Amino acid sequence: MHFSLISLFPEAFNALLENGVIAGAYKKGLFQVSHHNPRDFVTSNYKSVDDEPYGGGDGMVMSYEPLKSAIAAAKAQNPRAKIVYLSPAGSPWSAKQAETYAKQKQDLILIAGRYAGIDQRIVHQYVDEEISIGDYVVSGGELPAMILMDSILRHLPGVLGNLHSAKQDSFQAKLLEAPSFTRPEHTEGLSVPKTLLSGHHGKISQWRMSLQLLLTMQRRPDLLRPEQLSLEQQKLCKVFWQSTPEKERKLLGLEERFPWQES
Ligand code: 4H7
Repeated sequence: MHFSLISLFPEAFNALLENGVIAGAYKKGLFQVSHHNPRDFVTSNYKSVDDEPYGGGDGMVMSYEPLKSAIAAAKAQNPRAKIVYLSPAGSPWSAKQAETYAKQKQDLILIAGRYAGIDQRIVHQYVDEEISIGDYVVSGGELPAMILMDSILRHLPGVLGNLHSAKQDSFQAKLLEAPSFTRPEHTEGLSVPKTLLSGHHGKISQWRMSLQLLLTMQRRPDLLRPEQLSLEQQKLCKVFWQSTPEKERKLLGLEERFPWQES
């Protein structure tokens, strides 16, 4: 899988490429990266990569010609690639889409905008997909591009330690994760929940599932409402709630209110 990165700040991508599991995958050659800096395509020393916006307004706009040349260089090297522009006005990015791109090993040309954005004619003429990573604004498209890359790369075979994790995580995009614990068993008056020490794998996964359902209903009613649970899941949650002491529920991040209770 190949990523062609169009950015005025190629070094920004070192944050992704030089750390953790993604750095490991990059060194193993599980994916390739090339940089195409619009700055390198300005024809003379006097020309710049940005200009004032027509009609006035705050900030500068990235100019058509240097971007066009950078895109042409990327496309020449990576002809099958889809051209993606990261922008707050894009369609929302999702776990599902990350998985699809990974499965297809879809090569991407990612355009990271700076200043007040890029000349709209580039979007019209060259961009296949305009994507947003969420409803907030950041100073450049590089961080959104890295988030998109990371979320795709986690699904490539060999990137994560075990094959199970990425699948588990896309499931967890719809259900919040249960909290984790490690040694010691007791610290500052706080103990690891006893189910996790039981060694009983069936009970442990039931316990985790109940907790995931409860946490999701309390914190993310947009993802899960009590009416959506099966009778079996309802029973599981009720048993969990009744058999877990208040102090432990608090430790696990649960609120006092049981999801079926009116607030
Ligand atoms: C394209 C157009 C993506 C890229 C405008 C990019 C959030 C996201 C950017 C801008 C991004 C996202 C220009 C918007 C400067 C903010 C102050 C770079 N922010 N900018 N403005 N949600 N920023 O995916």
